[in-house]
Amino acid sequence: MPQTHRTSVCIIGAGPAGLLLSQLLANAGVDSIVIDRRDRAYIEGRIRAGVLEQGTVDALTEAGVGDRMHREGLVHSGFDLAFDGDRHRIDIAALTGKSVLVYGQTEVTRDLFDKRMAEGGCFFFNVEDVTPGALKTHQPTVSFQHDGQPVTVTCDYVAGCDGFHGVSRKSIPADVLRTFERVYPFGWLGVLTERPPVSDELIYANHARGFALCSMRSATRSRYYLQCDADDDPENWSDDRFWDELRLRIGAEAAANLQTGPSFEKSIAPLRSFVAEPMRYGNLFLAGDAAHIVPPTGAKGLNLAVADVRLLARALAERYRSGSTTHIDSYSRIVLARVWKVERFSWQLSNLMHQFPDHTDFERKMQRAEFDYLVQSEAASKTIAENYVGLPLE
Ligand code: FAS
Ligand code: PHB
Repeated sequence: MPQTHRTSVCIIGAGPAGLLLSQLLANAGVDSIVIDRRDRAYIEGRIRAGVLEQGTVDALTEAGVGDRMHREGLVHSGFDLAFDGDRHRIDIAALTGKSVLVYGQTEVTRDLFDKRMAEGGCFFFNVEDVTPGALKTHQPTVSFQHDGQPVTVTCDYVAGCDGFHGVSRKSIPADVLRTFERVYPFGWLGVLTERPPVSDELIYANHARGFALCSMRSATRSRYYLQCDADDDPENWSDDRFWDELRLRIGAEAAANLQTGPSFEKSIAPLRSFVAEPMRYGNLFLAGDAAHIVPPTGAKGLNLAVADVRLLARALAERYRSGSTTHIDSYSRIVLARVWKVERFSWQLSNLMHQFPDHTDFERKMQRAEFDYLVQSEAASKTIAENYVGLPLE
């Protein structure tokens, strides 16, 4: 006989989307159960995003998990775009009046877990065979195995926050679901090193040898990326080879400031643009990577997940507060309108900053001309800046 539980919202996935949704719902007096196929240590250990939009900072502050973020996060008012060593600073503060915060996703996840656990959040970790059911009814279910025992959660709503490889999106019938995808012919090789960053701000570099990104996690911990073949292996990259290649791609001025050290967390992430529509099916709602993926060039993945969750939490809290389903009924339409605009920006910046194997000299000239136009035109730089700091929620 399966264990049975009843809750208002069953959240599949305890990444940033699921955790933030659970906290925002709790703050609105709405109970939830969160399930994940991994455990907290594994989820917290995944090295991913590093830049938070103002909207994300606001959402985490509103959720009550902003104290350490505000203490330890690094406020950035601009970043550099470089092209074959020429650098152009996008002054996001002057162009938009906003800034971004450098604060790792691992820290965001830790802060959210700490808060949820302190408030007695209900979690099932290391679950298996997760199966959403009865999604078109008013009593949807999520069944799974936990510690070898069958468990069934009955709820009002299911939130699919289980990432790109999760089960939620796949629970939408094939004749309802529409997907859109662009797989890029390269990946990002990323490393961390306990050395001060090469620059106070991020540097995105397009070089004939390939893209490079200089980022950071703190004043003493740096994060670097190199464009690599999609099927490359981190084992092919000794630290010396990585640092030599990075120096070549970021230009002499930045290379002169590069402090290299032993790397850790050396890994390769594939790059894709992906969107699934609709983001609602019956009483299943998708949020975050379960519904969309962006290339990390625009630092949007985590921020887009947070924006989805802000809209979904608003819709569900309204339903429990007043009975109105206005925002529930408009969720998919409103959230997808923003998702596509963020997909566009991430795709555009990826096309500008990377070397593509099928590019001719003409396309490379177009990339250089676009960079030169950004340098010359405040209006052009402002479009980059307003997307980078984050578009309005709706
Ligand atoms: P997540 O994938 O973070 O979380 C989904 C959760 O669901 C996971 O904990 C998983 O264990 C769980 N799950 C999956 N299937 C399940 C099932 N069947 N049952 C139960 N649970 C299940 N974004 C940036 O902005 N900048 C970056 O530099 C960047 N780098 C990235 C590098 C990599 C390798 C990856 C994969 C992503 C990167 N991203 C980056 C994007 C990333 O930050 C995501 O946008 C962010 O994690 C999205 O959060 P969630 O939607 O919560 O999904
Ligand atoms: C990071 O620090 O991991 C990072 C920063 C900006 C990006 C992508 C990744 O666009």
